[in-house]
Amino acid sequence: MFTLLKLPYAYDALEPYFDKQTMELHHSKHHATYVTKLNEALANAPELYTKSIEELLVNLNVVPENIRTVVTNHGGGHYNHLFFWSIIQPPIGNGGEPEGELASAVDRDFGDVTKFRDDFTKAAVSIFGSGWAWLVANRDNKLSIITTANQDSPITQGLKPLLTIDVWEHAYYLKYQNKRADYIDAWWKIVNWQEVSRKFAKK
Ligand code: MN3
Repeated sequence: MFTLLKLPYAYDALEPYFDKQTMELHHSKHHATYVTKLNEALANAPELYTKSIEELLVNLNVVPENIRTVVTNHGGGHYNHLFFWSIIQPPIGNGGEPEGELASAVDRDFGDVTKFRDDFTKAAVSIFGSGWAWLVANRDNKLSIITTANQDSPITQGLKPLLTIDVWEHAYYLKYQNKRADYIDAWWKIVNWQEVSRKFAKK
């Protein structure tokens, strides 16, 4: 059975960028529901309870066809949110920058970090409907920016996720209403670049 883990910071720790009420609803209601529905679906294939969420999403063919869509949506929802919580942190200083090998790769594949931020922001702003923008690495560690719809996850495409933003309205509507770009600006202030750089360095 999958469980909803506590966040590594308090619901109000990302203020003023992410407000407490949104964080609480996002984690204890939205993320929790993905976990509940994933477990309900897997009750039909209990042998899959031994698999990690990554194993399920990397190879969705192991999931019986009658629950594959539910596992894609709710398993993806669980994985994507876990990932999202892991790459943000309480605000420190000016928000930091990519480090080490990741910094070199960003320069190599985007020109410089400013260009990367602009491209990533554009991708996140222009997602139509609900979805996610991602910085990913392919098997050769080449970086690219992709978007996924709904709760689809890059690991299903064989890509290694490094950074992501949730642009479902539930992630920002209470504080930012229709101003998704303002929410994205705020999110940049709380990106945990140490963790993103660590994910890139991990083989
Ligand atoms: Mn969400």
